[in-house]
Amino acid sequence: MICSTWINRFYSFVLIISSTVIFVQSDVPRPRGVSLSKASLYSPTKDFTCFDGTVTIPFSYVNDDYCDCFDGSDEPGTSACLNGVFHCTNAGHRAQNIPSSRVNDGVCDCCDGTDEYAFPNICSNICEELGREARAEAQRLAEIHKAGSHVRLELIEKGNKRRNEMAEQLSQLESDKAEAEKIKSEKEVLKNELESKENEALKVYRDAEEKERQLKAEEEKEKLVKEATEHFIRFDANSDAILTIDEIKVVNAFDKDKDGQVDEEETKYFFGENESVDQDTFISITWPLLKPLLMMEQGMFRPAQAEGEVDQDIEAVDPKEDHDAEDLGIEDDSLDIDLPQDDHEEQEVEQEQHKTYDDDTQKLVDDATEARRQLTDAERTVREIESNIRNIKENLEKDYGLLQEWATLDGQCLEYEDKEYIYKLCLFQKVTQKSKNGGSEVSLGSWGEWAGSDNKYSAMKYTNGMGCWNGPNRMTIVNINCGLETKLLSVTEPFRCEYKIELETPAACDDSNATQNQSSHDEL
Ligand code: MAN
Repeated sequence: MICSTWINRFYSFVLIISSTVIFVQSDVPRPRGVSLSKASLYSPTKDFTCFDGTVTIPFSYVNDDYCDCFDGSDEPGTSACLNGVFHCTNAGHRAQNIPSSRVNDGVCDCCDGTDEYAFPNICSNICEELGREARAEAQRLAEIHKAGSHVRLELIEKGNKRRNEMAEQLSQLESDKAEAEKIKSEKEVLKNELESKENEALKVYRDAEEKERQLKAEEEKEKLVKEATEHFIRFDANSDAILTIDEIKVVNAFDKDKDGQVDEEETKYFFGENESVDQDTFISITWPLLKPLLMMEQGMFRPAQAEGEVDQDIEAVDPKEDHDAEDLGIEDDSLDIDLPQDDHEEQEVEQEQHKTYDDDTQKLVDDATEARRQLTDAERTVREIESNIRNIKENLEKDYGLLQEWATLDGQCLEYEDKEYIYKLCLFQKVTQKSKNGGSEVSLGSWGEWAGSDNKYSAMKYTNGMGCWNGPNRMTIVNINCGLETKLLSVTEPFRCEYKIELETPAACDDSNATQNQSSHDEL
């Protein structure tokens, strides 16, 4: 908080006089909490200007435990500014910047203990010891890096070899494709030629069949008219060639819902808006509606229904009770309807499939069949080649690192088990999770992209996995570090359905990374 009250400032000055004293460290005098690199910004001979340039204050206000600068830069050595930064030199180990709110809070944050200067006895300087451990760890990592980078070189070599092989395969496949397409066109020409001869020969048979079919249809029609006429005559009680509503009311066949009477709705159904129908209208409109009902009554025809579904209406009809027949005084079989015979129909289909032709026609059919088969084969060959080309192109377009170091790892699957699940990462392909209690594999994502922030090759993203119940699709981030072997170190789920995998591999033992890592130890 910025406070310019002089009285307050005075009290504060008295209380924390020790923190304002400029002390000497590494031979460069600078206020407490200031790093070597920023020392020149704090000159005791000049007024101090806040880093954000908004305020200039007498140098004596620096570290006076009053926050004068909005950016907290005037209080690097006290906890007066909420956004201040305290720098510990940590000689012997890594220098560190901590939020200045932690200064003199009774907790040792800096290994040299300088953040707790108000309590000289609570922190001891453990920087030498930590530095030693850190250097040993750095050394260990450097050795892993060195050994790993040799393996990486091999991966690079293999990756490039694989890439070259694929490029060669691709050009071979392109020429195979051209050849296969040529064969396909030849087969197509041959097929068309033989098919037109076949069609010509079969036309004779088809025409004859068509004629037969027409004859049959006419016969059927005649039969239907005969059948309808017979029924019309039977229902037309007064034989005046007109069927009236009164006449059909006494015929149970028209009792569609089988409730014992032919009501208005039913007469409307069979007669439309008419009060009566003549024979022609009966044949064309009434009979097609009535016939299926009569067939159903006789158990010859059942309407389409779902499997297992019981048709209550039909079941309710007692097949022994033929009301129409009784009412009309006719024998049961007098209402018999000529139904299509299933067996007969099947027989016809059979004959259709195994037609016999004369020898010449049969030869033409066989030749055309063979030509069709050859064309199908040729088309399949082209499709297979195209699919191989697509796969190779997809691989060639994949980003396997700047030097192809990841190329041979494509498809390599690695597993990790925790208490509950077995996780599998197939590099550049997919991530899955399988419960140890059984059940099927759950997709945690398919290869998406490189996703590291500074170095994009330091993380991978697998996306679009199985939908999370009431949430997004599962996805996985794979963090990559240098290691002598390619293996998974851990799998966690930091957020529901978002997984994090730690992967170690020599492919990541890049010398340029090693240099980067070293530079962050400069202040050791
Ligand atoms: C499964 C697993 C878990 C996940 C839950 C979400 O149990 O895939 O990892 O958190 O589903 O419902």
